[in-house]
Amino acid sequence: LVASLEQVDESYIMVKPDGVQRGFVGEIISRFERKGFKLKGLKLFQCSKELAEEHYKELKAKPFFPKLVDYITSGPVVCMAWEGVGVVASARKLIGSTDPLQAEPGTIRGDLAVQTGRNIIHGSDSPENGKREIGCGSTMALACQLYVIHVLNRD
Ligand code: FUP
Repeated sequence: LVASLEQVDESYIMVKPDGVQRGFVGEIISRFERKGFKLKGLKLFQCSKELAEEHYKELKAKPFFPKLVDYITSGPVVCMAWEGVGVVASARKLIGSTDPLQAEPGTIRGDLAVQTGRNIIHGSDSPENGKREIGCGSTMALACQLYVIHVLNRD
């Protein structure tokens, strides 16, 4: 437990098109900054259908997959790399449950959203996926140059 508390992780956080359109980019960045995490990369980016399908490829068989791809490509997203001790698990807590109606008040989804299909924000679900989603293995990160920005900002 002590080791995991001290581990510096990276999380890929993405403000989805509804979050951008509703003007929550600043509020979301602010919540992560106030918690104590470090912003390592950021880009406003129009995601293509191909990239959305790649990003969500594990959900390809789900009935909601086509709608999810339409949603994520419906306007620009804000792609971010955040770094810090336990940032992946903590970001999941700050974000709240996938279904905003189940998300606790005080969380981003709990405070700002009502629909699973319009849940404002994505956050990596494990440290391994955080590294993968930000790193050069991610077509999305490569396409929006997040990886380049992130690496240039590295201490
Ligand atoms: P999360 O990690 O909380 O973003 O949730 P998932 O990875 O399980 O789901 C990814 C996205 O699929 C969600 F953000 C929204 C969408 N989704 C639906 O549209 N309907 C569902 O029933 C479940 C997920």
